[in-house]
Amino acid sequence: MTAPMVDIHLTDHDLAMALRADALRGLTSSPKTMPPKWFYDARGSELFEAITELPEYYPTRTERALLERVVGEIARTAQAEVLVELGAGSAAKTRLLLSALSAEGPLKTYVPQDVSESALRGAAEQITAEFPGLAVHGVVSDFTDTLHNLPGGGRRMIAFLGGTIGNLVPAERAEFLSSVAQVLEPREQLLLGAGLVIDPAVLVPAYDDAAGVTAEFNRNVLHVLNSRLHADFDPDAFAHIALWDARNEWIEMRLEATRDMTVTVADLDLTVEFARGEQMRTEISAKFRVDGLTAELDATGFRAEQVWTDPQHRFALILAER
Ligand code: AVJ
Repeated sequence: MTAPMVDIHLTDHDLAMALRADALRGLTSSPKTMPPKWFYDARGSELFEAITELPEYYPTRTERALLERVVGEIARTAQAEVLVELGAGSAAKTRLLLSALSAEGPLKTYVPQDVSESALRGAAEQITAEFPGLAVHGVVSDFTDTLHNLPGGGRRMIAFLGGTIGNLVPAERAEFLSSVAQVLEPREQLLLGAGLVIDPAVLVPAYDDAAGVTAEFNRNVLHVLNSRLHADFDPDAFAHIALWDARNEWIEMRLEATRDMTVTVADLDLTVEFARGEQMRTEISAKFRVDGLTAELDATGFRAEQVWTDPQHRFALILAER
């Protein structure tokens, strides 16, 4: 079997520079922050896969069941020749889309994009083996700034599933959606998966599971700083926090220092003090109302064509046309 083509628009060097910049900014600001994309080294990607199988973490299975129900309809409407999947990760939901798009229409090419080269190569190889007629062209990049590098070659549908749109604050979201609209031709489409605002009693445990997998995923950003920037964080000295911010309607993950600490980040020549009880923000995961999200799409150059939700109204799939 020939290996699928993978374009690297984000080299190890680019990644190293971006991590340095994000770490320097985030660790010297007040309050401290780190962007969520740094969770996903090989270990972090595996931890995320484990999260998707937790009983408390409903988004993945809810979106999957919803997609199973409506994928035929999506494929008939989309008639895509190229499926671009942003943040493809292990591409677990992709099979559904690929089967439907090839059964219902003219699909020729699958373009999985991810920041994690290891996850992407694995996914691209599996999909190549399972869909022999399909051209698979992987792209390693940061979804927020390399959209122009996505290959074309036919009518495209860009799928952005899993609720990852929720990692962006509203201003970033508007910028991201506008840039997606700009790279698309008229009648090309965006398939967006987004978590909805639900009862915090269901929402919060999804980000604070009993087995502690999400806690370990959260602390993985410290492992990444240790291994990539030669920092000396003691991850065990940080407690996992997940809270629902009702005003912003997002889940916020933080790491709380359980004692006073002085941390050295050798590659940045930086020393950082943590006071006991100090919290560093590591992720926001915004949840949406259908009306709000379709309005955001309309305001950024899309026309929201169709919206599907699961019976419990926990997750939405939106098909929007440029
Ligand atoms: C991959 C961004 C969709 O926000 O639910 C899971 C990441 N963080 N548990 C999410 C995540 C904590 C996930 N996304």
